Amino acid sequence: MKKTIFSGIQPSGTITLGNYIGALKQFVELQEDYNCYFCIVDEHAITVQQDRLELRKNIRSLAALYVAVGLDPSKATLFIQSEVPAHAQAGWMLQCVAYIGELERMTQFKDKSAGKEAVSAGLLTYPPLMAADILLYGTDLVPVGEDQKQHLELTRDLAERFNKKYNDIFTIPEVRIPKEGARIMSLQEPTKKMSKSDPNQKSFITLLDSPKQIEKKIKSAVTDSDGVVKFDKQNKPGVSNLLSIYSALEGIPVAELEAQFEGKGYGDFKQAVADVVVKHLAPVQKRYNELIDSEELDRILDEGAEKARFTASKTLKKMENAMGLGRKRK
Ligand code: ATP
Ligand code: LTN
Repeated sequence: MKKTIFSGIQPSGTITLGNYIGALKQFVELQEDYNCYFCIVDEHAITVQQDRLELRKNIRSLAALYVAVGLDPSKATLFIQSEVPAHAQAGWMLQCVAYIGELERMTQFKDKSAGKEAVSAGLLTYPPLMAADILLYGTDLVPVGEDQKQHLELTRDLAERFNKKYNDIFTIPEVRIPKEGARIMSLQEPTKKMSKSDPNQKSFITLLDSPKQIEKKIKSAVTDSDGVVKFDKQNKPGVSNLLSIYSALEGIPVAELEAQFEGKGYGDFKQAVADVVVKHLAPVQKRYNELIDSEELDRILDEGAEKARFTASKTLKKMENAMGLGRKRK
């Protein structure tokens, strides 16, 4: 039997080149060999305040991008988290298994709450919901970018704790992080990860940016003054980031790119990176425009939600029985 994959992306803005290289690109490769669930995790997005119309737009847009980058609904189940109530239900049960101390240690929580006066409780209890997403489907493998590694470790801990305390029902999932491009950095502050919710628009490239915008953003990417195209994360984080982007998109090893750009200036190099990004995004944007207002997209999401509900409700019942909630059901 095929192994199962689950992953999710938050509809908290238009997804970036970082999300594409770190997550989506792997999804497309993996759908051939695994039983895949790819989710639009809108319940995670509301851990910080969202404008309701903007959120609606971002959910649909992310769904269209899933399909536009090459996810095939006949191979992978594509769905919206809030349309499968088992996620919130199982998330609550796993909150009761998680300890406050371990949630407070999550770096994403620390980063997102730092310096804020009002921090939602959801921001703290987000990892048990993520664990629920994953565990409901008997997931074997979770493809994510490097920043999610800690959440995956917690998911494994929660699953093991539940199995031990209640009943042995969960598969313990493994994480899968890409070799190249697991952490694409901000174009403006290359020591920080590229993030779709960064207030500085110049720091990220979205999958829907126009060729002109892409060129402009890459040309104004922060580099250094020594003018040599070489990978050195410590001393040349900006140039290294652009090399990682090029390498991940084209599948060319960084060492080969260094040789190719030997003796060339940053101007030529940045132009080449921009050309590669534009080339990769053009077909995605074309397909996106066909899908975004189509009934086809609604059909894909309806069918995805139905399939997901079927599988998730079976695990939810097992969880309720294991914990003794409600009346015993088969
Ligand atoms: P937000 O800014 O709203 O926190 P985000 O851009 O960090 O969002 P997520 O929705 O949290 O994106 O992440 C979706 C997927 O993309 C995850 O698998 C995550 O690991 C991956 N990812 C996010 N940012 C990067 C990045 N800069 N490089 C590589 N992968 C990334
Ligand atoms: N926490 C992730 C998004 C996410 C996810 C998941 C990823 C929610 N549920 C399940 C993989 C599996 C993030 O912030 N990138």
